[in-house]
Amino acid sequence: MPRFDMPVRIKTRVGIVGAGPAGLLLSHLLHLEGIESIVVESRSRRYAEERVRAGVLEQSTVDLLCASGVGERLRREGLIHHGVELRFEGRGHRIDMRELTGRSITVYGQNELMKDLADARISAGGRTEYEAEDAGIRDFDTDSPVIRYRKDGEPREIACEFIAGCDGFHGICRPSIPAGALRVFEKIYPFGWLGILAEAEPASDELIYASHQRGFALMSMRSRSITRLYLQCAAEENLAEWPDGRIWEELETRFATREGFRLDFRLNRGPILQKGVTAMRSFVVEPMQYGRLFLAGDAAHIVPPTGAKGLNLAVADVAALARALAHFAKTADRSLLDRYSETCLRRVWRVQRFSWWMTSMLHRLSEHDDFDRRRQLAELRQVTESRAAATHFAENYAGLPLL
Ligand code: RFL
Ligand code: PHB
Repeated sequence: MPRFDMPVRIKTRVGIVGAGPAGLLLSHLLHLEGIESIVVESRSRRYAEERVRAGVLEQSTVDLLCASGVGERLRREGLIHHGVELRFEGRGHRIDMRELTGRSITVYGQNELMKDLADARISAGGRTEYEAEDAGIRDFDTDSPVIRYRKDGEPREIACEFIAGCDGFHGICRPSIPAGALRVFEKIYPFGWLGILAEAEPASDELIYASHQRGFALMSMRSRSITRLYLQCAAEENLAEWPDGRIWEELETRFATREGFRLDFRLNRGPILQKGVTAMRSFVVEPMQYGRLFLAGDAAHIVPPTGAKGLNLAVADVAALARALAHFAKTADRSLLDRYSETCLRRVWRVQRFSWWMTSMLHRLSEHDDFDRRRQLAELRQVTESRAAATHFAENYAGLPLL
């Protein structure tokens, strides 16, 4: 039976689509500025909090989270890393980020951050509509934009002053903008990452990025007892062809170190808790705004995970958006809002370049010949042996200050 119910109409100042890190943090930052918002999310809270994704937070991300009152557990449980290792030709080379730049990174799971942000929204009385179906947006080229969705089968509408599209790469906000208004920049890499989460003590205190003849591998972690590992695989890799034993052996091969003829690095093995394949893509849409719709985070740009930047970029976007919306609320001056896209894109492109560069330096491509491999090794030697090149790496990896 078709339903002809009138939608329930709710009013708020900023309607946010997507309760990922971008959407929840934006809602939190707006609350601190006294601006009311509602978040509309298609998934359940539990799903968002169990999804294994990012692990590395830049210094400025940590500083912002702490300054805005959601960093208590992060400060207690996050693992601060002052250095990172690049491993190639069987040898590890440590880059001391703190010594080179005065900045460090913190390892803290995105799912943990999601819990902290969701708790902060609840304790401030914030409204997040989880499991909202069929969300759509309209009238964002007028002063009265609307988000519509269904909750428990009932049609609802949020009338707001602004919409923030924080609904990730596959969301509905970006595709709602007339196609002719956007320019898309995209690069798809001919490989993926097979990632596992294992109940095993990390074999090293710091992250290891390994470039091996057989492909890239990364050792990261979530805690002192949980290791997060990745290995370069085919873009359309079939997980069924990767039983646990094969994954561990391939990882061991790519991380192996040799002093003389002795293989002397061992990963700690343990039960594999989660397995998945991630596609590798660079993507930017310009501009990041249209009328009263502002895109933030993965909805506007994707980076390959090699530089550990996606979540950090999402945080930088919403920090700029919250500031621009707060400025408008206080002064009725639109200038920061008008410059939102331009402000964000400067960082976005700098981070795109770094993520692309790190990806191309560390991965193996099928068309690579011996010349390409020698060139990669020369580049890795340059980054690890020249203080100037190591500083360039460390500055970008530990992250730029927020504006
Ligand atoms: P998200 O996290 O995708 O959240 C978008 C939210 O919008 C919801 N949504 C909708 N809601 C309502 N209606 C609709 N029609 C909707 N469509 C979608 C979704 O359900 C979701 O809840 O985007 P956001 O907030 O912009 O955050 C971006 C980050 O999640 C992402 O950039 C990072 O995870 C990327 N990333 C990393 N970033 C880092 O900074 N450091 C890292 O170490 C790092 N490692 C990674 C990563 C991403 C990875 N994968 C799986 C892509 C490692 C991996 C393997
Ligand atoms: C992670 O811990 O999941 C991680 C770490 C570094 C990266 C990407 C992902 O570059």
